[in-house]
Amino acid sequence: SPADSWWGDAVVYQIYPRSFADSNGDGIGDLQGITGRLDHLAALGVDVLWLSPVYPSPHDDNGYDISDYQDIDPLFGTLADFDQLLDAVHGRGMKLVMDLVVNHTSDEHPWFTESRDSGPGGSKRDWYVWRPAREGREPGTPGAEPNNWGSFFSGPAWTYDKASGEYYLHLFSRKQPDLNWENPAVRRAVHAMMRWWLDRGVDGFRMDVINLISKAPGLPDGTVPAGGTHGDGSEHFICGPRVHEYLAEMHREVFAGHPRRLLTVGEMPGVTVEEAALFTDPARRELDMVFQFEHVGLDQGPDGKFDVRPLKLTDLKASLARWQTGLGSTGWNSLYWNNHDQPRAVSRFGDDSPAHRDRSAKLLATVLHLHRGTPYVYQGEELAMANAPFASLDDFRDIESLNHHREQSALGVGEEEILAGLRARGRDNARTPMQWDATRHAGFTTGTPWIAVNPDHTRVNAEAQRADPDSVFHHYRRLIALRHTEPALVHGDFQLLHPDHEQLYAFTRHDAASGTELLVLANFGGTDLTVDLPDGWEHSETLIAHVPDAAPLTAPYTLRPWEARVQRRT
Ligand code: TEU
Ligand code: CA
Repeated sequence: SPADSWWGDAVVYQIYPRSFADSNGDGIGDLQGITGRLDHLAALGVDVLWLSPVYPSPHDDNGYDISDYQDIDPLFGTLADFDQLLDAVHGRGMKLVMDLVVNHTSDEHPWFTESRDSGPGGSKRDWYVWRPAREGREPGTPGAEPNNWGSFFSGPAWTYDKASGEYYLHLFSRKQPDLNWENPAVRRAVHAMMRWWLDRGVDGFRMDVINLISKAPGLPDGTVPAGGTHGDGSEHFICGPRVHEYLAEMHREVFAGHPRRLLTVGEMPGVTVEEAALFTDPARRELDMVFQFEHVGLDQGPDGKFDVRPLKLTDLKASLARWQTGLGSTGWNSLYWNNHDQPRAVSRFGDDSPAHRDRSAKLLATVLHLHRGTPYVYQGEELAMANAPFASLDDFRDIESLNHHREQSALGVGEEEILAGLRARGRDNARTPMQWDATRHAGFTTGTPWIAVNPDHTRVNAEAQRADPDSVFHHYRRLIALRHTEPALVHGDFQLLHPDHEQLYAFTRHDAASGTELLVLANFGGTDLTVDLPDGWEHSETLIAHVPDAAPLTAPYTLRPWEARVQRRT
């Protein structure tokens, strides 16, 4: 079973380097900054660090647009700084996983400039996806794009290159042209680059939108949603026809027989449980685990991610439970509430008001970490960092938010309505600097931070929490330690209790091998909640509690606001 792999009981911590720690006062986090803060991560007890991209980049999408795969952006440091960080991480018994962004490159990558400038028939032309204008349309005019796909970052997924008279495909920004994976030379170049990083000593890869690399032949139009301008091409590029072949090939060429223990996780928007079970089936040798997106799409309406809807707990439970069961026997789940693309967990799934912030953050941590799979902690989540108080458009930096604002304004949508969506869902919420202490700029930088520090850092910061045994930080530390010592957390099967309850999240984990069973009870709300216990749990051992004076478990039991507890019996 995947649970028996070295990473079966591991917890991964995601670092967004730009916002983690700035060592030289230019206002941007960097590699030496990370090296200087490893104490914090060692104290937390995480096993693996995942670094968002640190490669040379024009930073149109904060480094997810790479112009050189085999170097470090001077903004973040040098290859020597990288080697030093890697040594320091290994020296503390942790591992380091790199971000691999190979669905697309930057338009400033030499592969692309050569592909563009050599024109049709040029030697690297076929490394990207070039197409002529739609039949009978004047190239470069509105609607003449080769197909109707919209980009994830607003506007069409095609940009016209006047010099060669053709369009190139970009599922993300126009500065992120999609590579043509149909071309074996592209795949070989990617494999060689990956081996180069493994030779340098890295321990694996988080693979950006890796389920989008295979596009349906012919690139057919997508369905245009009611009131929409662009087609939704996702059925033609999500888990496309050759994606399993490409990943199995990558495994053979890069990972098979490697002497070190590696970790691979594929980021997969739109992946289904059935597909994920195939990607993560160890017998198929594709990936160790995937990030799925179902639970972070439950609180959005038909108009997409900025169309904010209330989340129903019953929907959340049903979704996560389906993934637990669906990947129960062969596959493996990645577990996350947030990352650099999502709003902050405590603001979205908990309650970030002063009365409930710490408690709800601890509850969310407890629930997530008690599921079966590999938990991911996104920087600052362990402090209950919350969404930012963005006042106006000037406070935002992210290309997705800025493009969305421009598009919606042009459609006549009011400023306040647009800002409400950006405040709730904008990716910059996750990208405000890490809050190290209560000083100016939160100890993140001595200069001017590239994006404003959340003013709540005077109360919410790492220094204060490390000194307080009841803090959110120490709660995360205990949960991470529990995963290392309690086999039922790793191996136990998952059973959801009370699926129809709108405030109670309850489940058991049963490990037949050790005869251990865990019970998790969580009150997702700001009011007391009295619950009946399943049979035989009264006076069971309490493993995790985070409410002062939590009483022994008796039936019926009254959970305090946002209380969660973990019980154990053998
Ligand atoms: O994200 C891909 C992805 O599907 C999203 O989470 C994306 O940010 C969102 O759908 C936009 O609405 C990955 C990276 O994590 C993200 O930071 C990059 O911008 C994107 O790929 C392109 O590389
Ligand atoms: Ca810096």
